[in-house]
Amino acid sequence: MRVMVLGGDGFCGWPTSLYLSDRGHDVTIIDNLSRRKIDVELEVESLTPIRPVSERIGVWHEVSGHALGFVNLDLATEYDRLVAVLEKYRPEAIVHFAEQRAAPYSMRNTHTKRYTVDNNVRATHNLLTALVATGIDASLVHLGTMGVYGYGWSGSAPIPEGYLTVKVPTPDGEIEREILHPANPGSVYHMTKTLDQLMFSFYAKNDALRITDLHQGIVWGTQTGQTSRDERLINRFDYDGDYGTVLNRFLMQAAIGHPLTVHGTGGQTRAFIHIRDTVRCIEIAITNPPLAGDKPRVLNQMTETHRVMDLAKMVADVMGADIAYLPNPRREAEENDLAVRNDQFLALGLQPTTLSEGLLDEGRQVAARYRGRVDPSKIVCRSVWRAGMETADDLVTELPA
Ligand code: NAD
Ligand code: USQ
Repeated sequence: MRVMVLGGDGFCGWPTSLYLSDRGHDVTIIDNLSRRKIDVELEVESLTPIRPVSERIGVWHEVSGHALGFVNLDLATEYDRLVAVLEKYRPEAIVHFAEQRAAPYSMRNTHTKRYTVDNNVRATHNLLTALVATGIDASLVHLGTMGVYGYGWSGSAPIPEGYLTVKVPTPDGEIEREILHPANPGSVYHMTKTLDQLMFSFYAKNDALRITDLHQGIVWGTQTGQTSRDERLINRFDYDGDYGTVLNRFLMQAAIGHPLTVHGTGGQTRAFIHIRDTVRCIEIAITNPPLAGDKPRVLNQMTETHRVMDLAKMVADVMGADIAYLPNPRREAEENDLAVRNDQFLALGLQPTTLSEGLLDEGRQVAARYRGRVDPSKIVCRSVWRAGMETADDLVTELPA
């Protein structure tokens, strides 16, 4: 298939682009490299030394014999160029990763709140209108988030895949309706994903666009079978307080001798998926699109749930780290249950990669190898959900030998 990967230079997009290319798809990456610019703004770098995009693409060609296309384009602000690129490449499938994806960054200050909304909502809407205007019948696969559902809203009842059947009281008795699961975002970032969902519903209904929305859990791991073929293809690894996600952060912290930074009691339960399953899920989604006229197909892209405290204890046991319980910079439930249905991916053939010591070891090795690149002052999370909330001081100022 001719596939466009929007956001194909990012943590999920780069390994997905290589995976799809390796599987014989004709892949073009669209990315404005904004994520690399945010690293400059935050004065932090990926733990792994990621190479400039043109070098990455050249090395992939050298190693695999496959060519990857690349267009530097801002989806949120360059609508006319987006239309021209769609008309030139005429993709059969589009994978949309291109949004500002860190909840803490989205809550950092007024500028980052506005940027996250402007960037994410405009990028998604520009794409939808460009598909309608050009008449290109590509199936669109978007990366949404488990966070659209909120955590714990339905107690121990498993979260369904996107839709909920409800009974509506009427004067003539109850009628049954299927509605989008109530949106319950916990950050400005998560709120943009709930807005995306509404746009998808509208454009699927009005213009018969074929849309799949993948409600993905927290992605962990670093490398895939493709990114590990040459060090110059290495995937990014975010460890800082804004972009680093919890399990990868714990692995990195343990590997460098930093206490594991649990927020609050660690009773938060979240959904997880390994990066190797992310790339497989994307191929499953592009090869199983909904039909024109269908409502958006929603799949929960996760393989397991864990409590933050349990992850910390497991990493501490395996790798011998201390655990620090820190003031939580977020407004979120201290404890929650989370049961999630993922029947559709399982039925479509996904064989889940679940947490194991072997996979934890990959994180340890990556972190140990690049520990010299860590800036300890960037580890503690300092973006707070409301002005005045307490944050921890740095736990370590110099890395232990
Ligand atoms: P990332 O920040 O590493 O990658 C996003 C890429 O999109 C970056 O390369 C960035 O430069 C690009 N981009 C952003 N705005 C753009 C724009 N306006 N025009 C063109 N390019 C733009 O993020 P990621 O971790 O790879 O996440 C990818 C997607 O998956 C996001 O939409 C995110 O919400 C979703 N997701 C990620 C995770 C996770 O744990 N990383 C979990 C669930 C869902
Ligand atoms: N947490 C800690 N210690 C840390 C970092 C995080 O205890 O050092 C806690 C947080 O307080 C939170 C949980 O771990 O309760 C998860 O935080 P996270 O930063 O790992 O993940 P989150 O902010 O939810 O966002 C990430 C991705 C986002 C994606 C989301 C999927 O950055 O793009 O949408 O995971 S989900 O969580 O399923 O909504």
